Amino acid sequence: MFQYFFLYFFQIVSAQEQSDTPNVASYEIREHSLVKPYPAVFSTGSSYWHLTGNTIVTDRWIRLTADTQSKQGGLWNLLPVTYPDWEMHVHFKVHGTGKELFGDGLVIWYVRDPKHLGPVFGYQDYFHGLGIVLDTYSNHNGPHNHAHPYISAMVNNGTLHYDHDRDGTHTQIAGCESAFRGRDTDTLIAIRYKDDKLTVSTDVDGRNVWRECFSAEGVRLPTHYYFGFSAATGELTDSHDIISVHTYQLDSSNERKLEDRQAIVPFGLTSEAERLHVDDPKSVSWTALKIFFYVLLFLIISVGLAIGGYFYMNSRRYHKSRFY
Ligand SMILES: [Ca+2]
Repeated sequence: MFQYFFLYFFQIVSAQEQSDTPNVASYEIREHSLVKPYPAVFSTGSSYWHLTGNTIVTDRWIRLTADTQSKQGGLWNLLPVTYPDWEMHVHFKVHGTGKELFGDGLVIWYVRDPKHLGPVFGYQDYFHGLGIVLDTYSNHNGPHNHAHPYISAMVNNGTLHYDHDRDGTHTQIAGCESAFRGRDTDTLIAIRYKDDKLTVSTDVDGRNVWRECFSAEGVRLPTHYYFGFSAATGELTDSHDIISVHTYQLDSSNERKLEDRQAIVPFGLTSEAERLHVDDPKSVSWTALKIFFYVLLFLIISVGLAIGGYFYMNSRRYHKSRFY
């Protein structure tokens, strides 16, 4: 008994030493964590991790994409997450030779269907679950209400499309600017999901302190989804590396433990409803152009009718004067 207590206590303490955050009872789930040396992790047949696309593993990092064009890669955990509340700390690195143009970014996933490749930073669109998007390149031509690199969260029940042209702003539940790219210091992100509240924090300044990026209440995520990572390059490039992953199970209330959380449909309130929809300048000018042509058409028809009417009346008068 004492032995178990000591073990439990030790795990809590060690979890808090490695990371400042889990301040409730928590313990690390080794199957959902990934640390060096990686070759040992991937060479064994019982590995919980699976690589997709162009991902390569060395002794220093797991590289989802190299700094070359048109690559996509993934790193997927194959053991479903059975606990409702969790926190994940990811040590990652995004870097490349590009000084002003680089991309596209990487995503940390908690989704129903692992291992797929696709157009959303190396994973499929219309996904089920959560994506924490670390977007380095602004695809938006018009003015943005934020700068890049940008971190945002998207929750999808399979019906939403990730719109690269808008950098996903219309489907995000929250986001923040974060200068995580090309840093000499270690860059880390913490994702915490507890009591339907999603909190994302970063440590990118090398000060070993978590800074909250955003938090969102009322986020519904089922259990038995899978953790994963993916990244992509297109015309623009960067290396997207995962260095370590530490996942902690957080203590859950009895209510949450007893609830059938596997049946939950993913849900998160998008910030779209709170924000006034502003069209691109491009579409505004197109609308103006359309109105101009409609007015012009109306004027031409009016003038045509007036001239036609004038000649008709004249010919009537002529006939009248002729026969009477
Ligand atoms: Ca983008």
